[in-house]
Amino acid sequence: MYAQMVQSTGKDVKTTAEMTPEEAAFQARIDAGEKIEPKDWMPPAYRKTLIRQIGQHAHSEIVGQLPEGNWITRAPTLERKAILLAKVQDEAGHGLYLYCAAETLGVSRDDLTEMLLDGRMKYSSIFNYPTLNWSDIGAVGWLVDGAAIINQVPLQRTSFGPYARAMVRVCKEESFHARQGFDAIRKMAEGTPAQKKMAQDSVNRLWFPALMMFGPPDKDSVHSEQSMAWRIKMNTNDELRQKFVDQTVPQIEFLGLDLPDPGTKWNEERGHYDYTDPDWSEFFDVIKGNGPCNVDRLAARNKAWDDGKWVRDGLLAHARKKAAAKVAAE
Ligand code: FAQ
Repeated sequence: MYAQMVQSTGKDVKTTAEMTPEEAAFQARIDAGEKIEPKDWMPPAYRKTLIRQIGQHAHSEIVGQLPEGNWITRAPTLERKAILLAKVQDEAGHGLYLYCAAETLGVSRDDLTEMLLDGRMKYSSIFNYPTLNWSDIGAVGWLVDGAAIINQVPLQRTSFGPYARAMVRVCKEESFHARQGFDAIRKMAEGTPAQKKMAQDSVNRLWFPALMMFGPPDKDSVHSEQSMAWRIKMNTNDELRQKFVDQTVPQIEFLGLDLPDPGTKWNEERGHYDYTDPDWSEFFDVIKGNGPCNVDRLAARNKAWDDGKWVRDGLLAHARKKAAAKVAAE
């Protein structure tokens, strides 16, 4: 039913003159900074865009548990294990808030899950890269959660109420995630020469995939213009990517590691770091399903869904039995 919702809503943004009175009144509410709530009237394309973005965001949290969950049993100390376990559990919680926010728009969590499992909906490109060693887990917390924070802090002000409110708690938890990641990689960077080499290798491999998290360059972004007019997105992809580079380069230098991109250079005139763009053909290939781990990630989610069927069936049977007993007693 919602298959079309994952399709692009196109680049064209209507002018006020082209809007219906309902659409113009809706846009005026957005422009006045009002929050839109689930029962308010909204243009169908606004609803579609939100279901697509919130749904993909929820899927990213759930699929994003896989690369780190894989290291819980191999964390180097009990303390690191407890921290990683808490972080991975937090990501499940983020997925749940986001699925609930999407459900307020009239799509069921089961429908969203099916669209993830059969590949109709996307999740963040970053989770299609492998975590090869413990140092990668530090780099994921620091770089991936760090990028997620930069993307999500503005989303606390997004125009759809339930999404904005979910982001408040998510951002608090993401800050802890990024700090624990930085602490883990700092330990590696300050360790033996072999450990420092591992830290460098993690940063080298994950730097460009982290830059890709912010989406394609603005000129190729299908949804940005309309999403910004509706204040679903508060910034363009390139603006947030630049913010990430400016924030992270000094951190890499603080760790005593080499910058993974030789093209990184402070630009006095712009007041920002210049940097080399990621390989965008690789990005588009990954989001089409051809990244190093796409097949494994979807196989793991499908297996979890299939293995959990007996639990869902049992819960449903129990709920039906309770409902029938209630009717009989009335
Ligand atoms: N990966 O027109 P745009 C996390 C797609 S954080 C895959 O620019 P938009 C925390 C896009 O969907 C990660 N696909 O799109 C964590 C569209 O295709 P479609 C999740 C991507 O929506 C850490 C097409 O390209 N965060 O999980 C990506 O305006 C550690 C054209 O792109 C969010 O989802 C990508 N990176 O801007 C968890 C944040 N980028 O749908 C566990 C909310 C673009 O038409 C462990 N989302 N595409 O088929 C957003 O802010 C936006 O959706 C963007 C993309 C910025 C990601």
